[in-house]
Amino acid sequence: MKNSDTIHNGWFSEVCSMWEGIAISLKVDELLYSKKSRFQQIDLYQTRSHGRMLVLDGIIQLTERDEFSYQEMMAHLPLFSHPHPENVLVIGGGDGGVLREINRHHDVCCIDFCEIDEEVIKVSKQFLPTLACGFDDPRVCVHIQDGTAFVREHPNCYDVIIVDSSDPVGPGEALFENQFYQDLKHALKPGGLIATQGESFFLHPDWVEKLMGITRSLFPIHAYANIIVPTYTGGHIGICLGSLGPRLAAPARPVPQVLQSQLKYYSLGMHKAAFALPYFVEKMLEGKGK
Ligand code: SPM
Repeated sequence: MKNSDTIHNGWFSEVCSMWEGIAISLKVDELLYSKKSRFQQIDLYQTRSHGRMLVLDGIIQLTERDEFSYQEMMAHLPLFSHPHPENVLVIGGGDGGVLREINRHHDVCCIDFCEIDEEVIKVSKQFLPTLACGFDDPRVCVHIQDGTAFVREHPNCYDVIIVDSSDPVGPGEALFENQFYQDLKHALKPGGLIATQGESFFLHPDWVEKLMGITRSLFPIHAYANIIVPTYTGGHIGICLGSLGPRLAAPARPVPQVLQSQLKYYSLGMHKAAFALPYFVEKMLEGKGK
């Protein structure tokens, strides 16, 4: 998708075949970076109202104004569900936002960070310093590699695995397949858990059903959590969670006040509330989650 396809009269519109007929638009003041990497088109805009915005293959990944809700929930919901997470793997999320949140956990001693596209990390370090601020933490080991291969090569290694993928079009496609979820399960230590980008039940119920069906078939404990993200088309996104032991519905341990005071979205209340789903979604996922 070319930029010229998505910019009209200074407005960027996200146009995607996965959610045909609906688009979110943001007024943009400047295109700060635009380049095709080996894997995808990377664009970085200065928007009028939402700070800087990272766009991959025409799809909004984050804006500075509301990125915190996604990054905090993707990190803290799985990490606080685990009683003692020491070894963590992140796949994707080259902007560094989820990593920034994981780094706030002092119990975590080792974070493998696997991103297929090094350019996303470089661009984020240059243009999104408040997100890409955690790569130099001594606990972090960055692997520029295909996440599917990395997971296969690391059985029985992690307490928590977080998959911060783009949508299942482009380089993220294989991260939405059954085989990948099986490999994620094998990469967990006993009692471990996974959290993967779970799409929107309004825009793609078929994907949510598929992902929760896979998660349910592999994990004795499974659930779908909802996050409000105003600048994702549809206004929200979900997390698919699969656990080999820990409950997911509430934190396994208290959220330290020092950490809580650094956050804007995640809290004990938001952890629990994220699993309250509209009735039609409960019905849709009956036998497939929760
Ligand atoms: N760390 C931020 C990376 C964001 N990864 C998820 C991006 C998903 C974008 N599409 C959302 C579509 C919602 N309908």
